[in-house]
Amino acid sequence: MGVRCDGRGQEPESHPDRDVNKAVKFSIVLSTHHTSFAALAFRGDLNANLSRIASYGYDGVELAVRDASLVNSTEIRRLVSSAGLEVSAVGTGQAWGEDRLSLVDDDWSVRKKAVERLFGHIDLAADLDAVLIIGLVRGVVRGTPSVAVRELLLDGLRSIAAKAAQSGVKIAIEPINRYETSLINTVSEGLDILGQLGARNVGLLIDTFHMNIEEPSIEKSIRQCSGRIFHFHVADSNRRYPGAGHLDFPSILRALAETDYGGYISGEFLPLPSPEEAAQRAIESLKAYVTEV
Ligand code: LER
Ligand code: MN
Repeated sequence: MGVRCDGRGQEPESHPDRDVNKAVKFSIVLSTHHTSFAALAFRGDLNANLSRIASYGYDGVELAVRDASLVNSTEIRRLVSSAGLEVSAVGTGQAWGEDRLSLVDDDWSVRKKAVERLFGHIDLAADLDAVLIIGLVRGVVRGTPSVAVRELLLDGLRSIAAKAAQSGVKIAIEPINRYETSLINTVSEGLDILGQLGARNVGLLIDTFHMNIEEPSIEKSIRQCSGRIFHFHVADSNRRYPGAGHLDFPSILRALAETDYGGYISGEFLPLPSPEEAAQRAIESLKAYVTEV
């Protein structure tokens, strides 16, 4: 059994001599600029980081981008491919983290700026052939979200889903744990939003760190959103690299392999004990787990 991660669905079961490590692709989050977000192994010095990531055996990078107007997509494409990598996804959380843009802000001009910012990210994702992530830029809400907030969220998501569909970009909405926002914490809440949106180019990004906090069973939740998983984040229970905590990754990856997921397994974890060591230990553990699966 193995996860087929080249976008063509799951490999038939009858390939006993297939090297599963070759079928699964791994990426790691890399910020194009300095950022205050802690759970990133790498930030800054793009070129050096790309070579390092490739040398550890990763197939791709997930780029965390504050503002697409700050990056040159042609140059990024060139640097990434000369390192022998691909871009798995474009993350947008820094638009919230650094600039406090959100799809549900009380102020319409902030919502408008958030949508415009995300339009830029969509163009970048199209240029890089990458999935676009919607994490905290949807909005940080405390307490039960009101009907009005939910409507604002749907309005914003509809605008960006339509633009992304025109550009052939897939959007992955990430359920995020309750300590960061109360707007979409669980896979079920994510699936509800997808149902209300009814857009085929919008799915979920599921993250083992958030699922460990919010889901009664990570494996059942993965099965529940089978067919709608557009991206997959891995971190252990303590948000360190897989293997540094107590999550049962062989079981989690087995559940993922039973879905039709064809994307990257992307590392988003704390840079401990150092960015380099965390990145290396992550890929070693992940490759071992996948072989076990
Ligand atoms: C982003 O992918 C994430 O998982 C969040 O915890 C960011 O705040
Ligand atoms: Mn995540």
